[in-house]
Amino acid sequence: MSQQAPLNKPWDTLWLNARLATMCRGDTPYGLIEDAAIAIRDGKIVWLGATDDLPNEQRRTCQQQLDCQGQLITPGLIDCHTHLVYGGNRASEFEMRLNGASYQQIARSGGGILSTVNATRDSSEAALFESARMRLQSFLNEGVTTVEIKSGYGLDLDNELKMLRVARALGEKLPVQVVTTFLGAHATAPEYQGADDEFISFICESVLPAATAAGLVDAVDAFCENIAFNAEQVERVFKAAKSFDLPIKLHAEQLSDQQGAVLAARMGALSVDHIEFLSPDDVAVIAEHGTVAVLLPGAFYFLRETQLPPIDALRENAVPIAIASDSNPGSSPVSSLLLMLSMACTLFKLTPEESLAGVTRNAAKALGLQAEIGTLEVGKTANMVLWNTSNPAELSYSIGHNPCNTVMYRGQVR
Ligand code: DI6
Ligand code: FE
Repeated sequence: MSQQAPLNKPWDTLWLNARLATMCRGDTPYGLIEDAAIAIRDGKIVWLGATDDLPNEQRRTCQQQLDCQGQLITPGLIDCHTHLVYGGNRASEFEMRLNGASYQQIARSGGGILSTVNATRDSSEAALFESARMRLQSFLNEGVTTVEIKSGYGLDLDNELKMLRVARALGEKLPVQVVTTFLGAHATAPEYQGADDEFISFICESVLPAATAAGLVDAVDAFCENIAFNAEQVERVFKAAKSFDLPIKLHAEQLSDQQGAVLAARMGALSVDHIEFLSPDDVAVIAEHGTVAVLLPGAFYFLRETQLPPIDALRENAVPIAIASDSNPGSSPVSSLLLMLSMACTLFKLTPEESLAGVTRNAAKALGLQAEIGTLEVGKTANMVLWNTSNPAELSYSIGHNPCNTVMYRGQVR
């Protein structure tokens, strides 16, 4: 007997009279469809189009119907770059910076990432879960349905695995999809100071294999920077990732040009992130390999960076641009993705449409999930947000106001 659901099985949910920002139809801004309806069955989008074109039978038999009264529906928002799991915070370093110290000086004198490493090692798994859960909840309140979370504040076997288990647990306990990224090469661990190459060997030969065997790793990242790892060391990490068939991405050209983005793109990276110091001349290489540029306006703002990412070159070369929070205690203590849309527009001069694409379609691509999420299309996962506005520009425009009305996650209203 066939296991397939009958073709005329009723839809589970039907949202009517909406303005759909599909983020995928080229013929209108935001891929807008006016006076639209969208239908869900078994957690997937099964129909969308003009309300007038709805098939009568399906409209009659669908039990759960919601009149959206002309308001906007977008895909669920995606934060494709965060360090949400960590112990403590760095408010005192913030104060030191305002009294004259630089981010690099603080990092070199044992503060910075290493102070968060100590606090993370000292935190129990339950405490890490609870502090990350509170930050994550702020993102969920704004319509985030997928979030990437990196390790990188453990820097030894037990603590890197601890961070990744917390990230996985967040995705199991809360109605949100969590994608984990192994960032063992974030900084050299305290016990390996002065032995960076040995530390990279330890990360590649001990920690990554164990984290992978435990099923805790969806992708691998590294920090390529003069205060972190050089391109050669990053290449070793990427080779190890590839031996496990894991996708790669890179913190590249955040504070200086290390030629990391070009290396990452050539090795097939999903994304290169930050890239303020990426030379416009190198953008063609990023484009050629289909790598996404992830811009992090929160870190740009918080570190008072003045060097802008090469936005015009990214546009000219049609590089997909994603926007993310980089939520972390040192350079971007941010718990709002909508604020990042505002900052992407005001600081980077992205248009509201580019910004929204940056947290939907292009963020999905930065995670390699473009076949499942990121746009409103038949067959994709039913992650979507109904907003208290009909104007998509309002998502980038307002500061500190949350117009999120209703979130659907995998076909269920959250
Ligand atoms: N770049 C960043 O902005 C964060 N990590 C990285 O590689 C900052 C991490 C921190 O300062 O704790
Ligand atoms: Fe980061």
